[in-house]
Amino acid sequence: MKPSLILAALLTGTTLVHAAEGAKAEGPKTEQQPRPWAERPPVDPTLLVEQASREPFTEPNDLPLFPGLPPTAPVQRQPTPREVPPEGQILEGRPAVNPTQQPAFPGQTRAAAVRTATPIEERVVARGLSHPWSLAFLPDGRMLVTEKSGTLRIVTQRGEVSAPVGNVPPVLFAGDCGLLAVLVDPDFATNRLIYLSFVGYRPKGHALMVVRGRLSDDDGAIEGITQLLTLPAHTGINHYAGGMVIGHDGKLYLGTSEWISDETRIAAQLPASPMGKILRINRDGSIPSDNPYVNVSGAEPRVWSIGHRDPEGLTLDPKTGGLWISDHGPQGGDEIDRVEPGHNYGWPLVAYGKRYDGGLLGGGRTQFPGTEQPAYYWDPAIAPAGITFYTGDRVPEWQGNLFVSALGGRHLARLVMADGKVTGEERLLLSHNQRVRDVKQAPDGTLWVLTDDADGRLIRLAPRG
Ligand SMILES: [Ca+2]
Repeated sequence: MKPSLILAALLTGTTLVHAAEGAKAEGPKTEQQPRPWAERPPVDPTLLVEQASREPFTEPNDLPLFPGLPPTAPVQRQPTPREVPPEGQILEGRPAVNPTQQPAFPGQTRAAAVRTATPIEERVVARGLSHPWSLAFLPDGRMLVTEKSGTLRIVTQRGEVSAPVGNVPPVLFAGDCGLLAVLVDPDFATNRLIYLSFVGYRPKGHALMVVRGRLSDDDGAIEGITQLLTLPAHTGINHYAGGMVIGHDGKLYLGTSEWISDETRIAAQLPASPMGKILRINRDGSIPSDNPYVNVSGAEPRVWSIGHRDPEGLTLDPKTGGLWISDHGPQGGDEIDRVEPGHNYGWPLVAYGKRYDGGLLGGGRTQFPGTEQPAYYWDPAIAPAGITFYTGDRVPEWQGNLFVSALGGRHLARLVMADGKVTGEERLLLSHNQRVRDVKQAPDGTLWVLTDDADGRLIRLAPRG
């Protein structure tokens, strides 16, 4: 089925249930029946960005938090092995969570181990950051660093950490909520504009928001903050995505999530909903006239692509300028996607792995017409967050490689790429045993990493000596 036909079916709200039932009927037999998510009506997934964005900022509220759906069985997370197999052998030696599933093409998972030949120094430049979430380089080489607990700081490459930058809006710090991504405007040298994504307080709960403001001349505060985008409010604390990037086209791309509940998950498939999507807006918050759904009746005009679960990492292909994302999958279904406008990345119709309660999604189905396959997936999961392609000349053997932060995996994954496919994988920073949250390349070709911890670290990777 063509994506446009799927879209039409989804907009009418009828065929989706049939698709899910078909998936169940044809999927592998299992003792655990999938949850009847498809049979339940979604909880108003067509909540509109327009309406939410008109509401003013609000102070922290004391509404009770809904902690999300706890797994009904203890999750058996397998720790990442600290020893690495010889080069050429398959890197991942642990059993798959869902061994009945097969990759759609060779090399889609379990790539061969590779090893960086250049001796690399992993230098901890700063410590004591409060769950840092993302970093962005300023033109002078300093970094803006968000702390998930709600502060923005400026850090020098020598490790000097500033006091909190003033005027950051209040954020909810719980679960996946907090101060998330920071971006520097391409014209920062003249306009000093920066962008923040965060989970802010709303009159009825809290919501993923994007604001823009000007970094004051003395770097001490953000001035003239304006809302660019606000998602519908909710009271859950899990799955808010929030990854951002500014494309070569000058547009701002944002990953959004689906709140991880059975009732709301299906919103990822609905073009009318901003949830479970990559959204694309102009840098002043307006809607680009060439967005794929901009002229589709009933669709959210900011939607760029659909069918995502929890995309926290967005980056650009250095050769094509194309968008790549990391997406937290279910247990054994973390993935990397090359995102094309208007395409459907499958969640929750198809998924690798299993639910965290052990059940199957879509009957265990991994392929469905009109949905795109991930470029790569991990089973067992690594919990991928920030990603970046390496383009520097400090480590020539890294050029064109995709670096992937691994929270649960507690390492930095290095993917060797060829023609959009993964041909080799390496695990870096294993000795630090830290949840790796973000990775960015400095203008000088060094690689910089944040770890997610109450004593969060900023680590610099560069050739030794
Ligand atoms: Ca997918």
